[in-house]
Amino acid sequence: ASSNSGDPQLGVDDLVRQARQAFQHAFVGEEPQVAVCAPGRVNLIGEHTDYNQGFVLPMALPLVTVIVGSKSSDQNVSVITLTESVEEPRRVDFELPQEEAVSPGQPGWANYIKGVLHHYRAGPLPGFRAVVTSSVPLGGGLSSSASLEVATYTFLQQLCPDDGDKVAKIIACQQAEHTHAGVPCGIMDQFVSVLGKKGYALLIDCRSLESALVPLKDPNLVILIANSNVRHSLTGSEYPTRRKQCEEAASVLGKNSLREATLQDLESAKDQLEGVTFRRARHVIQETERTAQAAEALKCGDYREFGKLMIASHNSLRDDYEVSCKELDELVSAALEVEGVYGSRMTGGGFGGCTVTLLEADAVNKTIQHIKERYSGTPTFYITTPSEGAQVLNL
Ligand code: GAF
Repeated sequence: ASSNSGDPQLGVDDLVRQARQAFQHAFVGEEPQVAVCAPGRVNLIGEHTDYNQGFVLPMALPLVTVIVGSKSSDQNVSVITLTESVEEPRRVDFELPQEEAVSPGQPGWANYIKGVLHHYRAGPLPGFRAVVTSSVPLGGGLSSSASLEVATYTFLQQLCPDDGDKVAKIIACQQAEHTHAGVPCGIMDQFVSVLGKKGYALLIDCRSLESALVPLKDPNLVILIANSNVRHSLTGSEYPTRRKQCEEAASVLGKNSLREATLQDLESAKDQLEGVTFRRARHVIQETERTAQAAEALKCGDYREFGKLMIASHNSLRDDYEVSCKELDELVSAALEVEGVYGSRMTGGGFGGCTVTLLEADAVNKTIQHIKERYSGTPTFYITTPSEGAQVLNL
C-alpha cells in the first residue's frame, strides 16, 4: 500500500478509494462494510482557554482522517495505517480483552485507537479489520490526533451503536487522549471534530459545553493556514506545565477555574502569585474575553476588529503564555506586512505547527508570496473553508 502523510490535495473520495484498495490488498477476499471520516481543525481564536473552561472559536477543516473497515466474527482487531511515518510498523493486530482494559503499547499511532476502544460507551465490541488514512498533516498542530480519535469512535458506532450522545462521545475521545496518548488536552479539538459545520466556525463554551455556530462563508474572506513545518520538542512537557500553572493561579484566587476570574481579581492577588503564574493567568483571562468579542465581531462581519483581536492573541501567547517560537512569530509578522490582511496568529498548542491568517480574498496570492520570501524555513499553505464534522460515508 502507498503511504500518505497528510497530503492536503487528497479529497475524502480519494482517501476512501486509497483505504479501500489497501483493505482489499491486506484482507484478501474481504470488502470493507463501513467508511467514516472526521476532520482536523484550525482554531481562529481562544488559545489555551479550553482547559480553563473559557471560550474557543475553532472550525473544522476539509482535511480529514478516513477509516474503512468491517466487523469480524471473532475478537481480533487488525488495523493498518497509511498515514504514519515508516519507522513504526503500519499494521497492528491484537485481541480485544473481554473484561480488562485495552492498554496502550506499540506502535504509538495505535494508542489513539486503543484509547477510544477503551473509553467507548457501548459493548461488547466485536473485533474488526480497518484501514486508516488521512489528509491532516501529522503533528502539525491541526489536530490529527483528535481526528483519528473521533473517526475511530464514529467507526465503532457503526459496528456497535451507542446512545448517540455527542457530548459524551467528545468526552470519551478526550479521555482517550489523556489516558492512552498521555496528553492532558482540553476539549476543543474533539468537540469541533464532532460538531463542526460546513460554512460555520464554532463558538464553544468549555464550561457549559454548549456551542453556537457563527457563519463564516463570505466569499471575499479567506482563512489561510501556514504550516511552519517545525515542531519543537518542548510541546510535550510544556503543555501540562501550563495547565498546572493555571490551576495554581485559580486556586490562589479562590476560583474553580480561571473562567471565573476577572483581571481585577488577578491584580488584587498579584503579591501572592509568582510573576510567571501571574502572566499565564493574565493571558487566559484576557483571551477568554477576546474570544467572546471576536465571535461578536465575526457575526457583524467586522473583520478588522476580528483581526486586531487575533494580533492581540498572538502577542499574549508569545509574551505572557510563552508558547510561540521564532518560526511562528516570523510567519505572523510576515503576514501582517501585507495589505488586505486583517489578522494573523499562531494556532493550536504552540512551539511550532501552524499560523492562521484572516485576509481579503484578493490578497491571498501576494500574501503567500510575501511569507515565502520572509520566512527562514519552508512553509506549507492551506487555503481553507469551514467544513463538516465527523460523518458516515457511502462506500
Ligand atoms: C491543543 C489541545 F489539544 C487543545 O485542547 C487546546 O488546549 C490547544 O492545544 C490550545 O488551545 O491543541
